[in-house]
Amino acid sequence: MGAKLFGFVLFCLCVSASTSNTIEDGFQLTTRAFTEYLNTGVRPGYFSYALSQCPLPNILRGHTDVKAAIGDSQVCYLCSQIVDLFILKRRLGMTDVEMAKEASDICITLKIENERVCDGIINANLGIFMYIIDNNADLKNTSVCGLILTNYNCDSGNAYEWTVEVPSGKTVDKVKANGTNTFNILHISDIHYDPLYTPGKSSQCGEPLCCQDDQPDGTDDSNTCGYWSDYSDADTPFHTMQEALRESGTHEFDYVYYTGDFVSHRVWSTSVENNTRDIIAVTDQFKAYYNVPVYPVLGNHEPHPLNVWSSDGVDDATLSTQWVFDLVAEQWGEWLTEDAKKTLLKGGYYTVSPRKGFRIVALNSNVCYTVNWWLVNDSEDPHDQLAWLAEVLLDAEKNSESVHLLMHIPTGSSECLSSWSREFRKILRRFSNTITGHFSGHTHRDLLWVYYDDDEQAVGVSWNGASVTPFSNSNPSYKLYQIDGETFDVLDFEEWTFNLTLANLNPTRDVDWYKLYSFKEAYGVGSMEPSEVDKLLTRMAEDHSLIQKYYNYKFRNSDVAVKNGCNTSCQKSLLCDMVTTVHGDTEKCEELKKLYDESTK
Ligand SMILES: *[C@@H]1O[C@H](CO)[C@@H](O)[C@H](O)[C@H]1NC(C)=O
Ligand SMILES: *[C@@H]1O[C@H](CO)[C@@H](O)[C@H](O)[C@H]1NC(C)=O
Ligand SMILES: *[C@@H]1O[C@H](CO)[C@@H](O)[C@H](O)[C@H]1NC(C)=O
Ligand SMILES: *[C@@H]1O[C@H](CO)[C@@H](O)[C@H](O)[C@H]1NC(C)=O
Ligand SMILES: *[C@@H]1O[C@H](CO)[C@@H](O)[C@H](O)[C@H]1NC(C)=O
Ligand SMILES: CC(=O)N[C@H]1CO[C@H](CO)[C@@H](O)[C@@H]1O
Ligand SMILES: [Zn+2]
Ligand SMILES: [Zn+2]
Repeated sequence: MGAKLFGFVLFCLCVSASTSNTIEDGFQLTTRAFTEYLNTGVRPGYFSYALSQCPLPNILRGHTDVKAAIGDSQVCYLCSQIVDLFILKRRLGMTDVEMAKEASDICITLKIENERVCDGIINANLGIFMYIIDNNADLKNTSVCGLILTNYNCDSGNAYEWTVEVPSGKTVDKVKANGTNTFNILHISDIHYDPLYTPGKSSQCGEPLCCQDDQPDGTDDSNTCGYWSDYSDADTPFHTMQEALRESGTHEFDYVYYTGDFVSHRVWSTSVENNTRDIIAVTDQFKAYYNVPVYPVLGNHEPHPLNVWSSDGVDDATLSTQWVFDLVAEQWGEWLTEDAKKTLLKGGYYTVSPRKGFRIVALNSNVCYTVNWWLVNDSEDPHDQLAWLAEVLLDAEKNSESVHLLMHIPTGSSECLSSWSREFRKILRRFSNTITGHFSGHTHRDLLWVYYDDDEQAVGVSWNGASVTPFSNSNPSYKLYQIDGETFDVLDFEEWTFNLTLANLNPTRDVDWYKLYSFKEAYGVGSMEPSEVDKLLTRMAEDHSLIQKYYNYKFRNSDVAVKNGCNTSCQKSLLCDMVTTVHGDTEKCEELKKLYDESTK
């Protein structure tokens, strides 16, 4: 009764508070509703109303206006309440089914997603949450919020602090590439093969992935999924995957790098069976179209549910993700050695040396993803991967080998655990001249990162492979690198793409692939050395037409991106992202922003 009255008063306050502050009001009301629920164990009468007014979906999707309107500490506080509520309810004996119902109600009322998406994601993840609550007697809300809301700087109570041993000594002297015996490597990434892709469906479906066979039809050209795929949230149909592999296969190259994400974004209805089927389908197409070795890495979409990689020692068969490692060790077997299969089975990473003096190290960087809930259970160098990386690089250094690193999730964003990024960068700095190539995926964008050492010298460049999937707003693409045959340095690359709008207009005509650009020519650099790329970033900060060019290439000149354009704040964040390789380390970013502001070109 009292609660209802309280709710009514708040309701009136909220409505009369005018439109200027509704984001904040809805948020405050939700916080109050959870406080009351947590304190009394009963949902107050205005609970649903409060949650329906809450901008949490926008917060979760990183909308900057919401981040500005609501302080970080308030977001962290709401998170801690929700987490405490679930821990408390579980400790009081709530069953899995009841917990799922509770989570589903909150997810739907908060409008995080619709009912079937909320339920699908909750049902897939519930077992892990319950395992973690049940097996960690002193689980704290800070461990959860400090991890998943890294972006809001929530206090993690030092739950994620650890280091790995980095071998002493200095990197070897750099051998200058002179361009002898060059060869090519094809870099293809993020296919996200979608067996349910259906042309003619609505591209404005309101779910995380559109153009699905069980979604409504489009009503006109502007919202109808095209034949080859769509700029909206859509993935890659089988025939588009085949077209990309066929066409990329017409170039000459000695190896293929695939930097992860085989499975589609239908995140609410994954299963071990279907993921297995789709990973095999894509791998089979690699075997059909490429007659050279393919070196794949795992993406965050491969496990079921997506993103999660169970801690070592989790033997519950319904929760363990060991099946992913078992599957790819078998599927990728023909490209790997027995030793490579052993580490692949242990943690999803491996190394091979395809020719004398040259080594490829494929990592499973997905374990750093901050929505990998298992980090709450154990975050310290999962599967001992970084310790292994340091050892492999030390051996390579001793044997005068050059190394290419492959990984799905790049370091630097708030989505990759800071400890993992920082320790990875320490290793990278120590072996900077042994590592002559560094390639990543996951972003679906044509991007690069420059790694710096302590005294601000550029020591490495990571090249992102962009994506075959347009998800979202991009033209499908791949890259072809030219590699020095003695030092294995990257000498240049070309990026190839096609205009998705045009291709969809004439689905019966051949797809018109074209070379979008080659790096050295487009940016006028003398080489791809870290020091040269560093100088390029300075030029980009001074000459804004260069950063505009980088923006267009980022989306491979897609119509949507070109139309939206990139304003001042967009250009500055592009510059910053390129030099941020550990979340929160913004020194170089600030320097570039200052330079940008001082120039007017
Ligand atoms: C969250 O955890 C912190 C630290 O353990 C604790 O002080 C606080 O009471 C907890 N609950 C909320 C809602 O903040
Ligand atoms: C290039 O450098 C290698 C040593 O790294 C050397 O053996 C070779 O002769 C050089 N080639 C040219 C054309 O200078
Ligand atoms: C697996 O795929 C089949 C066929 O595409 C589909 O009917 C089924 O619903 C999928 N399973 C799940 C759990 O989504
Ligand atoms: C892509 O094709 C469409 C349709 O022909 C055209 O309007 C558009 O300008 C093209 N985009 C680019 C970047 O060339
Ligand atoms: C720049 O563009 C972004 C996204 O398109 C928009 O949210 C922002 O308000 C724009 N900023 C300025 C200063 O125009
Ligand atoms: C910190 C912690 O509780 N880690 C646990 C994670 O899960 C494994 C496997 O069940 C346990 O052995 C750890 O104790
Ligand atoms: Zn992806
Ligand atoms: Zn990914």
